[in-house]
Amino acid sequence: MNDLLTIAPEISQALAQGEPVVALESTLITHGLPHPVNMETAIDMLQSVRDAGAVPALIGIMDGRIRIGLAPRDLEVMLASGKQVLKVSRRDLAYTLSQGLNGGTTVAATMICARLAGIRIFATGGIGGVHRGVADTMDVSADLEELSRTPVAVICAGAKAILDLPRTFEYLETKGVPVIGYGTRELPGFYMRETGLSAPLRLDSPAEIAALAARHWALGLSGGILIANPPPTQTAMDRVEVEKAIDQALESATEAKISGAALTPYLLDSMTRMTEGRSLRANVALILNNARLGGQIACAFAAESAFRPSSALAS
Ligand code: PSU
Ligand code: MN
Repeated sequence: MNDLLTIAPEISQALAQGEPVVALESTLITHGLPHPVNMETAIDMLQSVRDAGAVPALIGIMDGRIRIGLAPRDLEVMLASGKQVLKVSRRDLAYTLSQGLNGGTTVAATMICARLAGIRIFATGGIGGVHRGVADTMDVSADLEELSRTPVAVICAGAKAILDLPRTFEYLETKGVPVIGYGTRELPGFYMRETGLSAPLRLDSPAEIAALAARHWALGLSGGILIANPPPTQTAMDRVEVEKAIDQALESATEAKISGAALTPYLLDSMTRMTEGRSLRANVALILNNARLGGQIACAFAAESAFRPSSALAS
């Protein structure tokens, strides 16, 4: 395993001492946000985790090695190198490593890498899910399957509203993934605070979320946990505006015949253009908001005594 992973010294030390660590994904920097907003966001999301009292672990693949604790300048070097930076999900991991390539890791791949490093808490923007028109395309993000099998808690602002949200959450229900609305009974929809869908569970504090996570894994249940954190009110968008922009973005994707892994980045980029940057501002703000909550949950989780494998069921 050490042949595959390089863990930054600060992070391996924190992990060895049971201190709070938060995994962060890199696809949202390499493929989800435009330059230079992506680099500013990378720096700010690391700081948001630190402000909450935890150590950030930005995860990606550089020269065929999984890096736990990339610095924003590593990503800058990767993006400026002229070498292709791949969008790496579960299916692409072994290829990227064996070919010595560079890549941003998606939610699915970041969960896998976090687990290998021993990190249980992971903050991102929005997870992938069931795409609209799934009956024709079968396009379901590997993020959902990963949540059903890999024991990492993912803090997000819900699934991206460009998706088929009811089917996305049905899938998670079928797979037995706990989905928690943080301080809300309604699932947030990434750009917007409301979706009209009710959150299966509601918890109001990082400590309660950490307690749930510790017990989920103490039961021997292998999968992940999803925490849906409503985006900040100041930049959250109006549902009508979001839906209108999504319709336009989907139409343009169909016309341009975009599918597969390229679809999500394409839709996010179209949304930015259709909303004159409002979706981009909302996206950045919710990423930082989630990084902060991730830090708080990691702190509570580190203090959670139920999460000791040997004494797990005794408590
Ligand atoms: N959330 C964002 N921006 C992104 C993504 C999520 O705010 O770019 C990325 C994540 O890495 C997620 C991926 O895992 O999109 C989902 O892609 P797909 O639908 O192809 O699985
Ligand atoms: Mn897909």
